[in-house]
Amino acid sequence: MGNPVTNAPQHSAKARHRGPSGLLVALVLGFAGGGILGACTGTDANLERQKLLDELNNAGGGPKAQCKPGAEAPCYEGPDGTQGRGECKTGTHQCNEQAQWGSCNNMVVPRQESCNRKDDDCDGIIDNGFERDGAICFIGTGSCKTQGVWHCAKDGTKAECDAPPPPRKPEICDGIDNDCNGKIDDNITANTGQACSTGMPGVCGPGVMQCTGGRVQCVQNFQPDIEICNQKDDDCDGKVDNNCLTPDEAAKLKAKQAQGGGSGQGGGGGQPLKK
Ligand SMILES: [Ca+2]
Ligand SMILES: [Ca+2]
Ligand SMILES: [Ca+2]
Ligand SMILES: [Ca+2]
Repeated sequence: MGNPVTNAPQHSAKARHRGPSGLLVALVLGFAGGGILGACTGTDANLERQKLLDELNNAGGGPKAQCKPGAEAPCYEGPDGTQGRGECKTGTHQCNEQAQWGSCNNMVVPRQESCNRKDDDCDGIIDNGFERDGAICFIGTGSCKTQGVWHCAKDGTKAECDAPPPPRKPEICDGIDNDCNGKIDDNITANTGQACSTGMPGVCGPGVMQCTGGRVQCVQNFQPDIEICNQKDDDCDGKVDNNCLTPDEAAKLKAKQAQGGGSGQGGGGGQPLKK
């Protein structure tokens, strides 16, 4: 704001003659005099100072006196409740010759929380919003899980888990994700693909060697289904065409079962048709 004194050299008394009022000059000179004399001893001097302050404050216009020139005091401009908390620190300001407090020096107010083991935002919690530095962390799951510790990244923007990468082994058929690609027993080729027999009757007999359930075994090509009159044992009960239906009848029955919620015989191709 337009205080003409602002640009004047700090210790030039002459410049102050251009000031807003002779009162201010008198006040400042009065304080300066008191300082030089090392006053505070004379009650009269104190009274005089107070009188000047009062007059200045009552005069209006110019800035109100805030302090005794040369005085030093603690200061803090951060939000309530943050002073002295975490990294936030009280600063000091000095009263200038215009009886105004100068800027607050060496004060630390809340800053954005960084991952640095410090309470930067002065809310009482260190590194809130980040994983706690030193806490145990894990990467991966199951056999691919490794353990480490959270550390703050050098730039403070995040916490990083230092768990080592999982041990990657060739995938084998064992129900475990050996190569740690997130898929169990994928791309198993050893001892698989050959035609085989499940030992079950009817269409459930023929199969192919596959890795399933953690082991390579003969997996049947067809699940038991509705017995159709086709000279095959579709429901795998060891009897060919027993109580069989025509393909049309079987289709209608399946549709009806599907509408009924898919449960029951033949719906999912899972259960033999009992008679
Ligand atoms: Ca904090
Ligand atoms: Ca922090
Ligand atoms: Ca495996
Ligand atoms: Ca049958």
